[in-house]
Amino acid sequence: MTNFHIRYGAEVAEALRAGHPVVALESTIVSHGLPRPDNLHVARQIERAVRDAGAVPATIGMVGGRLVVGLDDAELTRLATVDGVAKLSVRDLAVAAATGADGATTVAATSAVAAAAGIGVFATGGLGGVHREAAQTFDESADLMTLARTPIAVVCAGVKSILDVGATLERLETLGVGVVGYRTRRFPGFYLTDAGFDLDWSVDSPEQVADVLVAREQHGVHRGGLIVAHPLPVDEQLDPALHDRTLTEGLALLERDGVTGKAVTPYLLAHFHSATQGASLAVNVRIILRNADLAARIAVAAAARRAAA
Ligand code: PSU
Ligand code: MN
Repeated sequence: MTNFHIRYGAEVAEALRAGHPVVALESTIVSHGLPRPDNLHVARQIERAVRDAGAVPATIGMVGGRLVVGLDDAELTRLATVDGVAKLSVRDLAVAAATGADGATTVAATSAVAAAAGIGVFATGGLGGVHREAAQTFDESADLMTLARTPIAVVCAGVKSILDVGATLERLETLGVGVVGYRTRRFPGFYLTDAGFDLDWSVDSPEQVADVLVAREQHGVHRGGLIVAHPLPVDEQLDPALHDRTLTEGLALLERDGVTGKAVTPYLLAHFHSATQGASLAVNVRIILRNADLAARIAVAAAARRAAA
């Protein structure tokens, strides 16, 4: 195969051509972040949530070496169910294409591909960030560096609480990634409503986020990403005591099993899902469905701004 151009799902191609709202979705959450068999069902629910709010979902991934924006149901099923799906960051895309791999795109890779495709809004669960032992391991997700140079709005529930949240916020500042709370000035911790850090900015409507995107574009000055931090309501978060216990346990198991690098995040998420008997899974699903809904409303507002311009 020598045609490595991005392939667009028909509906996504048409929506982009017509200027209709489109929301990018990642596939790593499906293949590596959620347990089978729920993952496929949840992947479809995420797309449904985007549609229900008036936008077209564009789930991004790689199938047999072909990068696809807007996976169809058979492709989504393949990435959710076959073994050996690679976890692809930006640096892996070309190698995976040339070797004909099946791959799921992380926040980093999905953001980069979406921006290249002209999609401005992306929904996920929680970003990658600085790992707790980063001072020794240097383990910092490529999500951060990629967002620094990618003009996309990512709706997420902050960064995963398995990370060093304070260090991650410092790195986001250094890298020049915008961070706004959605109706909050506290940075969320994924499973937890509040990770314990203040934010400088808060926005209170999809239209206001759309205005941020318009302002960025019209200025032509800041070309990096914008994180829209969308916390779960307190009564929907994972019980904080259960969370802290599970995390302590998970970090000890990580060390015992010698897990490092890109395996760390999937390992800890899987530990949460099994150790909490599905409670963390239910929370994870609520997070992503809420984010998909908000991202779609932002994409709708942004499309209306463009049409009016
Ligand atoms: N958010 C979730 N579940 C996930 C991830 C994020 O709710 O599985 C994935 C994203 O794809 C993110 C990746 O980019 O975890 C981060 O991995 P790492 O720390 O290895 O960069
Ligand atoms: Mn890492």
